[in-house]
Amino acid sequence: MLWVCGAVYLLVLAFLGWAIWRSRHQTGTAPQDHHMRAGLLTWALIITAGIGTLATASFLVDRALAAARQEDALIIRITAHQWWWRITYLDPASGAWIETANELHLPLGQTARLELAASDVIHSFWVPNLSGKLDVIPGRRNVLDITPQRVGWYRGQCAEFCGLQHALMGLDVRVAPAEEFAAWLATQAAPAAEPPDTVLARGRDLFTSGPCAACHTVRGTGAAGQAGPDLTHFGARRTLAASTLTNNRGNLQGWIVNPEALKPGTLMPATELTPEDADALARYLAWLR
Ligand code: HEC
Ligand SMILES: [Cu+2]
Repeated sequence: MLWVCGAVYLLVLAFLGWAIWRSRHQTGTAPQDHHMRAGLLTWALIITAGIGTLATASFLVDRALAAARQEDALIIRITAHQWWWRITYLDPASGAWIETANELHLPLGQTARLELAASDVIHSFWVPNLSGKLDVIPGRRNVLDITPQRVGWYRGQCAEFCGLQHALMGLDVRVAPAEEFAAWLATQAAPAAEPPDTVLARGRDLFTSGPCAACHTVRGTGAAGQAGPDLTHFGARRTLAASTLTNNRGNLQGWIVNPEALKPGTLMPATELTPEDADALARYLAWLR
């Protein structure tokens, strides 16, 4: 910015100087116009003052922003995948990393430092009503500071074409008062509970023994896959598959049996299951809160 604008500015001044010089040496033909010269000089002064003010203001604001970065921010790592978001919080209470996916929770009025990474291609993180967008680039960690000012739900969206399901790479964002956020983070930190009845236990066993466990983690069980979203508290999420569908048992069962039908191109394969097994799995996942 500085170099480009500086060069353009010098160029404009050079033209101005040349015009003044030429008018001074064109005696004889053109009538001397002192009014015009005074007008030009006035404009040059106004422009210099304007640009000087802008440059100083931008310098001071940048310094203030850089200083604000040093205060205690909540650290959140967000990794963009085709076509979902991995989200890990650095828990200020315990110092541990807590993983979840596709639903970002932020405390009201506190600065959250989002460290954005990509695992495959270039994505772009964008929650229009909270902040500007920032590219998410493999091999880089881009940092976005957000200080939310209003409680509510916000919709985020990947804003850089990243493949077939780019349009269905959404993100739900919840801004909550500090106590509510702390309580939420504490539930997320806990491992999954022990299923209280036989149907849920059957769902859990199907999950941990089937292909699901190769790609998904449910903390507190043997499932520790990393290819897909962490499902430890999946039942508490509002939506399914990166804000594609409402999270209810019908959609969930449909998703488990044939994700391709709901989100064509998704990297989660279909799993063949009897209706009873699909039902038990969906009940188990919906119960994980
Ligand atoms: C080959 C890896 C793989 C296997 C096997 C797999 N999944 Fe997935 N799963 C994924 C990926 C990748 C996504 C993200 C899909 C997307 O949103 O595009 C996903 C998404 C999900 C979601 C939505 C999560 C969210 O945050 O919205 C659920 C629920 C889910 N899988 C359940 C299952 C179950 C149950 C099984 C076993 C029957 C299973 N998955 C098998 C990779 C896998
Ligand atoms: Cu994307």
